[in-house]
Amino acid sequence: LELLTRLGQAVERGEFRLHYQPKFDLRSGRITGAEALLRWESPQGMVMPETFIPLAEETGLILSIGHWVMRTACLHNRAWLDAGIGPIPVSVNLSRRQIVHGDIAAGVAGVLAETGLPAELLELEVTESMVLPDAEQAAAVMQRLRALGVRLSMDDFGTGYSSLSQLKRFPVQSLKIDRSFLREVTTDPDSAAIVKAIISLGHNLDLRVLAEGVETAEQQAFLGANGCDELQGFYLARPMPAERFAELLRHQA
Ligand code: G
Ligand code: G
Ligand code: NA
Ligand code: MN
Repeated sequence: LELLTRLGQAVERGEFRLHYQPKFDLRSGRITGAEALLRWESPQGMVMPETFIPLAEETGLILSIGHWVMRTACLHNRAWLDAGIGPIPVSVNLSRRQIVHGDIAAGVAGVLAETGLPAELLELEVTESMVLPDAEQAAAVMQRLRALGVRLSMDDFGTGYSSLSQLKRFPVQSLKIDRSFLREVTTDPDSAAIVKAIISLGHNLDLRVLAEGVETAEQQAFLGANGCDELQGFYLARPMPAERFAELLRHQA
């Protein structure tokens, strides 16, 4: 079958899974949250998001897939709460279409009502490149999401040429430093300067700052020395199946 046809059937066939990658408080080392990452276990084998997310975005399938992701993440988190695990905020990646074409605020409100998950335990990640081309509309949608009580974060920060004034329009509570800056942070003075600048920019705007793509102890030490708040990356934990993440949380009493 053609990839697109199979993708269109993947939700109803139950072929999607969510994996979770923990986020850690830099100082205490405790888990502060997790990012839900979509995996497609197709009959032909595991397909990674780089392959099918762009296709889903082009065709509009991302609206139904994105809804599945949000609902499933809220159901998982609700089940963890009921099992005495957490409370822990879980974040979901939005795509541009969900903000520009979908009624994302209504979708989120519906899922929160259905699952009974406290709104502050759902976080939505947007990127600069997603919100900048439709800044006014995106800011309005984000205000509606904030009014529901969900958290918002700016993902891949530093890659989208936001100015300070543009960043201020978007009601986010945290910045995620793009992992491309982390890669050379201990070897390239320019990358180091950019990461330090993003950390102070975020703190001056009263935002929490998370570094993604942390792969080494040296990177973690640099981030600690420069006041970063949270860490996410393979050095600390890889994305893992929901059951394994729940176990990890359970053991963090
Ligand atoms: O999980 P992985 O690192 O392979 O993700 C690759 C890309 O796919 C990342 O840019 C990530 O943001 C994106 N992605 C993963 N899960 C989702 C999802 O549920 N929705 C959207 N829109 N993007 C996702
Ligand atoms: O675009 P976004 O920031 O949502 O991308 C998330 C993706 O980053 C996930 O697919 C995840 O697998 C990947 N990722 C998470 N930690 C690391 C890391 O330390 N190194 C690399 N190379 N990728 C990572
Ligand atoms: Na993300
Ligand atoms: Mn990112």
